[in-house]
Amino acid sequence: MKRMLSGIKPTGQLTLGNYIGALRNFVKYQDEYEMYVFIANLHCITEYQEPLQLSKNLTDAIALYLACGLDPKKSTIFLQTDVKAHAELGYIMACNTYLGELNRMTQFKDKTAKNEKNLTAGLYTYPCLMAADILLYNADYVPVGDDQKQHVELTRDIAQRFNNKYGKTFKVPEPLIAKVGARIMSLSDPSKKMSKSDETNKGCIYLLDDLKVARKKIMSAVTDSVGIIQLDKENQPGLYNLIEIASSLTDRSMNDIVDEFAGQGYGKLKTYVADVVCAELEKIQNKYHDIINTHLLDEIMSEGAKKANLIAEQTLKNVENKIGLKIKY
Ligand code: AQP
Repeated sequence: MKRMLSGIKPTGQLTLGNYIGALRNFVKYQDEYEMYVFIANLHCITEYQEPLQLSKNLTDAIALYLACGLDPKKSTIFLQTDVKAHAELGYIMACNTYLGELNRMTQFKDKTAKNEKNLTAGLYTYPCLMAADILLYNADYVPVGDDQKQHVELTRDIAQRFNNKYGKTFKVPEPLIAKVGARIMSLSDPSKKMSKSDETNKGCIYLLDDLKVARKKIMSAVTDSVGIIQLDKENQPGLYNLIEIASSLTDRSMNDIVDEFAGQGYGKLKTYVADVVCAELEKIQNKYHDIINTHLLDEIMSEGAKKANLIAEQTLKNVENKIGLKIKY
């Protein structure tokens, strides 16, 4: 069975973008692949997080993983800091990454271009940690949204470089990007990705949003003045995004949805999208409330950490030997 690895960093509440672009696919993949899914808590702290809030977001994220359908019998679910090898291999990866490569990473480039102050060294080097996250598990595939492809490409470059220098050590992973839903856009500004750190809070649907709030966000989603229901991503990006959201959640094709609503007003289509989204959120939220205050989370995380450590420690030991870090007595 091929192995797959992915993670989400809960810097805030998980979003519909996380669900469509990542979580929902993990649930499908867990039947076909040996799935490792982690909560990327170290990646959360490249920027300051209020500690109590961060801890709550981590707990919510685990409960949401389960509520969205990840099954601990099929998938290994764990917290990144429960596997200490991530941090050590992250440092080793940083020593095998060139500054030029990190300078080209979009997130750092965007933030420096905006002249943001007090950027941390962690924000600069996190792609090295991400490479370690993936390579520790010898993953064949990494399912990611469109925006994360660059990270998997860097991971591949680092792995190949390391293998060339020290002999075959790492499996070189492939990114896996879904055809629909790989980049869900903000409802208030469809030129931007739907992100949990959405400043206005209007463009992003959170998985734990009150259903009325979620419906309102969809009904007031920015569209256009063209007034025709069709697929024109360039000129009608907001409309395209709404259709893509509905298509991802129903497994109906985007054309099928366009055919149903062609000739009708945007309001009808928005109501349909809101119905689809709210039905999905309701299912997830019901399961979340069943799980959140139980001991299940602790049990699953400790079991997951045990399984993940078994593989990660072995990989790290091999790496330490290859680069000569071990003393032979
Ligand atoms: N809008 C999105 N559409 C499709 N996929 C998305 N993903 C995130 N947003 C969308 C996918 O979810 C996985 C986990 O991402 P993440 O939460 O770890 O990091 P991110 O992509 O940086 O998410 P945010 O919400 O944009 O975080 P902030 O606001 O903190 O920067 C990834 O596979 C990602 O592609």
